[in-house]
Amino acid sequence: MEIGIIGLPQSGKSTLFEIMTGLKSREMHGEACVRGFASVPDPRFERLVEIFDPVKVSPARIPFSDVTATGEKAWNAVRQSLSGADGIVHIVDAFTALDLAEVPNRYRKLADELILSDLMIVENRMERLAKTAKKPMTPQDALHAAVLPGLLEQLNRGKPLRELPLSDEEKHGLRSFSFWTIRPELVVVNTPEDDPSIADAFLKSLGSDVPGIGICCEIEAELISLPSGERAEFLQSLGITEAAFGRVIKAAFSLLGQISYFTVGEDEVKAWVIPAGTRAPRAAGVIHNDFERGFIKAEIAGYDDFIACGGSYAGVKSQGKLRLEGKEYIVQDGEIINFRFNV
Ligand SMILES: Nc1nc2c(ncn2[C@@H]2O[C@H](COP(=O)(O)OP(=O)(O)OP(=O)(O)O)[C@@H](O)[C@H]2O)c(=O)[nH]1
Ligand SMILES: [Mg+2]
Repeated sequence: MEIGIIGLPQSGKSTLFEIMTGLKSREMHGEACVRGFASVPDPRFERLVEIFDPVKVSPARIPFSDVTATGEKAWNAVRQSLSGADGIVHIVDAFTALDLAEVPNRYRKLADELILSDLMIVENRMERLAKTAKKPMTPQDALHAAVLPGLLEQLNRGKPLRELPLSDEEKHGLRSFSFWTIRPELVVVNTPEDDPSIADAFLKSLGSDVPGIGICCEIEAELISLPSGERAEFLQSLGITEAAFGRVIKAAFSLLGQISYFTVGEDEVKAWVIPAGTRAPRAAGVIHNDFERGFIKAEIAGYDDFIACGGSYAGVKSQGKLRLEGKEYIVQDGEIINFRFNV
């Protein structure tokens, strides 16, 4: 799992990456791409940490990639480094925009480049398929021959592939192309210090089904450079209630269809990351292979029940709120789980 940060030159990619991961990618010379983890903010997790006061605190984390190559090499480096990214954060520079109308143009400039890049891949593949049309087709060829004309039409209309209703099988068959526009995208508008409202106006124009967030990277970079005790005051002085970079991380996490469940105890409180729709044994396997192999049952409490019953297994158990679930159970976001296994 990985999220690539893309954007026009000097749009604030590295600044955003640094705020989210705490790494200084701009100082890591000689690496074309820097990868770093960001902790996913979650008030439920914070509450559990408060209750258990554990030795080890392990929040959910997701990896972001920042391509640091610039100039002529940049596009190749982006292609190579981000070909495996599952999702994209597309940052748009609104902080140097003199006119609101410039912001959509800047967004479209890169969006169109990505569409064009996909279009070339589709055309190449269709040409090759046409040349070998008389030979017997592999199942993969047949899938491509059936699906690609629809993709071509979509791209020719200037639309991203992610908007097409493709089946899981079709998506799987298209994986090897590493299309840009098939991957989910989060739009991040890097706003000027004095006018955060630019983001809202632009994001509204993209439509409600395009996830987007406004953030002023400059302010947030300043914020995280402060000792944590002084941050609240700094935010207050700017009339802001909470930092936005946490929302970017959270939105990127949801964008990839990920959820987390918790394991709790005095030794460690940990958020485990799984794709939504994961069955209990697979979810257990994220902790250890043995948990999946020897899965017996999962003792599960919903987060709200857990808190309402005093924040302990004994509490939920005594109130009849601890469920015992089997192999077919699909783990839900925020559940507190203890796996029973035997190997
Ligand atoms: N005023 C202002 N400046 C910003 C903001 N975000 C980034 N910058 C500045 O803009 C410049 C470019 O930021 P970077 O984060 O390096 O942008 P980038 O997209 O990584 O740039 P390249 O990797 O060179 O394409 C830096 O000088 C930042 O300090 C912002 O919100 N407001
Ligand atoms: Mg950069």
